[in-house]
Amino acid sequence: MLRLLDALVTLVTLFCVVNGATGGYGMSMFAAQTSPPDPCYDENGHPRRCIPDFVNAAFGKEVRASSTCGKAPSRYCVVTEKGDERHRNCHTCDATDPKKYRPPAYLTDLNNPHNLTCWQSDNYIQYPQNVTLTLSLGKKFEVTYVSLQFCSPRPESMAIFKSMDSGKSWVPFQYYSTQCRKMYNKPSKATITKQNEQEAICTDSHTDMHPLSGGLIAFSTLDGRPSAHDFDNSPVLQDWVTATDIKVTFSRLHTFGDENEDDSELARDSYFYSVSDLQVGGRCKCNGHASRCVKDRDGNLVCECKHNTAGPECDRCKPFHYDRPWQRATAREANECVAQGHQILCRNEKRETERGNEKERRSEKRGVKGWAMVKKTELKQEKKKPSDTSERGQSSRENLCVYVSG
Ligand SMILES: [Ca+2]
Repeated sequence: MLRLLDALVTLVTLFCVVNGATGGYGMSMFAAQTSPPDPCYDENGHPRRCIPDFVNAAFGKEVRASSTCGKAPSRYCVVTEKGDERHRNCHTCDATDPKKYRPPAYLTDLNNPHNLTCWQSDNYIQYPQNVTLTLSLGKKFEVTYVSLQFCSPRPESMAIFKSMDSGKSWVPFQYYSTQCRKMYNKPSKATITKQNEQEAICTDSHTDMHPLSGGLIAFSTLDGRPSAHDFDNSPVLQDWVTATDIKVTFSRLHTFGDENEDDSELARDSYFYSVSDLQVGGRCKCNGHASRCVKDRDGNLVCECKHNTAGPECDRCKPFHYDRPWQRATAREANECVAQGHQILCRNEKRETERGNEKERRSEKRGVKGWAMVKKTELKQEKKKPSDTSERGQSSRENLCVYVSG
């Protein structure tokens, strides 16, 4: 046995040596695997627009639910219909028993159609009370759709909101209601024109109580919006689809109207919100300057910026690359940031002239505090002046200057 092992080790070692000696093929394969072509540059090294992959940005993320059943074990009943007959099968929701709990984590876990896992609210939280689901995406995303698959009947009224400032403020994305005017003061059939492309509309589609389980609500952010076909040139729609957080508000339960009858307790235990899957389809927002998002040192999701850009969304030029204003990349033009050429950076601590201070202000505005761009010719002129009045006794300002690579 040992001999066999020995032989195997020798064989493996031999293979490595031979492979190493012949070099070429093995090495190039390895190199190709470790550095795939960067989608942000073409085969000639020229910058081009690049975008992160389309993902379900909600997958695996934590959702905060304002109500979840089972904090104390509670009964809930599932209604099924056979012809005109209605049946109620009752179960227990219990947070202390994993088999009987229906936590918010089930909203964004792997969605297996053969083994649906459902989050569920407490029973009968009826209008004007509501139930909310809040999801933080961790950074700005460009959202294409928000969808919910229900285990309970779909709500009679619900709204989808988005935030662009990590949940400080919310704007409506879309309303669903059988009574749009009454619930949300919106017409139920509004058309979107170029003038109101950033407006949430209300629809009475997808609000039927049937199916009693498995119904879907899917909101497509660009659907029916006139500038959608020219998204690249529509700052309004680029803004419209941008979100850091998504909130869903369930405003009103569908009922069979039996909640106030004799057996009202049984009826009320049959009305709750339950969802098997919450999806937010979209791309990490990087303005065309990154092909992926990664976690930074602090664990925050950020774009891996290319084209000399910087910021969590590659939404500015990186320091010393301000030769032209920042712009979003388009299909036709990468709009990369360009370094200032033939310039020198000088520490500002000894600049007292008005011009110097002006340069300092301009540089600080651009985020390079304490440094100013100085042209080579200016520096030569300064050197001709009689002794520099430095407290540290440096004879020339040049000691405090560095060249910027272009
Ligand atoms: Ca699930």
